[in-house]
Amino acid sequence: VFAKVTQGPPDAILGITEAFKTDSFAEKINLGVGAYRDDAGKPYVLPSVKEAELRLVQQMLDKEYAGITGVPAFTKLAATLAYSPESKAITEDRLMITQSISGTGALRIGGEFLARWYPHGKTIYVPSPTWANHGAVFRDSGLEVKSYRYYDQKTISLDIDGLLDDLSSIPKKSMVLLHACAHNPTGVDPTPDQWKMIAEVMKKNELFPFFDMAYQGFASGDADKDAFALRYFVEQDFELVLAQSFAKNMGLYGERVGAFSLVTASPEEKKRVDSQIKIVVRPLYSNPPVHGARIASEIMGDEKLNAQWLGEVKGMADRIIAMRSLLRENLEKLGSSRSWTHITSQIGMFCYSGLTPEQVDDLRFKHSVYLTRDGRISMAGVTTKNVTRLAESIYAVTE
Ligand code: PLP
Ligand code: TYF
Repeated sequence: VFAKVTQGPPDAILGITEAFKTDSFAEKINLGVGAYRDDAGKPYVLPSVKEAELRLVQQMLDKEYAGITGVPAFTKLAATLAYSPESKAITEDRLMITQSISGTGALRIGGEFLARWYPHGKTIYVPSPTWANHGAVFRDSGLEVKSYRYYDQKTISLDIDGLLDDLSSIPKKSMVLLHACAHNPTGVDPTPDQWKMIAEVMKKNELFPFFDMAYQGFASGDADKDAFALRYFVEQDFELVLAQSFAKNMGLYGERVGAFSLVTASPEEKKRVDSQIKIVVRPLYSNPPVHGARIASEIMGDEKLNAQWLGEVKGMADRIIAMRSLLRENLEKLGSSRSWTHITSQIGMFCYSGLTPEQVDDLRFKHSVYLTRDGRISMAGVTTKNVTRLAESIYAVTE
């Protein structure tokens, strides 16, 4: 039956972990997937998450189905985390929100909904470069995917002129994907002033913003600061949509906790949109899993636990910042003739190193250091123990 099925390529990011697993070298280093590790290189379950889980077990809750749009306590708190409790989208009852299968599921619900109901075409513009899965999610949803300039390899920074130029010249009312913070893979975000310029150009060209916020708290260590762009666009009276993930900031990767929301024009419009989101979700997975959403709402709904969690997010962000400094210092100590200042100027989980695909291959095959071929380093995999060998390996392939 399946004789004609062709072999597909592995996922550009998750495929790295597969290759890493088969390497027998004891000091191998995996800097592929963006998943946080502690300084011992181990997955990190946040103490606030452990506490929330203990409380949940003690409550002996039932395992009934959630509604189609998920656990209401969770979606309410997810909305205030992203938009703030004072957001006019919330106070004016214009915000529709549904739980989703983490950030990927949120993007997919958004793609499916917009492919059916966005009235001004089916093209979404994504930054170049962007997260490898964006194109696939949106294309499979029935959208056409094009890109706008974002990153300048020569200056190793935001190509703000190219970005504004492209957003002014793409067809009016196109959809535009924006990384709310901690851009993946470049680690380069617009400044607040640059966000204001982006909003102005998008207003003028009547573009529709699709925010992807997979790293709230990870960019600056402050969840409110990281939501600046999203909140600013709402203040500027944009209607927009948002995909949220709790994989990174709560370390709930495998629990698949996320939300998709839309800022609509009125409470009445919100109701109609809500009915159509349910029609998208029902044949996809019927209703979302409850456990992870309960963990997240237990944390966000308890003032003390919430404060503890935000401290833990900052702790993760700070460890990554410390590793950036150490990696740069080590490369400079080795006498590298290149500039490595971008390692410390970039933010979030990733360092877009500028290494060529050939250098990445050398790292992998000669030094057992694994990263994606675009030169992206997941800083979360760097530790005080492996940073010296990492710097030596990078030095060896770049000099
Ligand atoms: N969007 C971006 C930019 C990401 O980097 C990721 C990966 O974490 C996601 C969305 C979605 O991830 P998840 O489905 O694990 O929440
Ligand atoms: O970019 C990353 O590494 C994370 C994790 O298909 C990830 O966003 C990577 C690939 C993928 C799903 C999640």
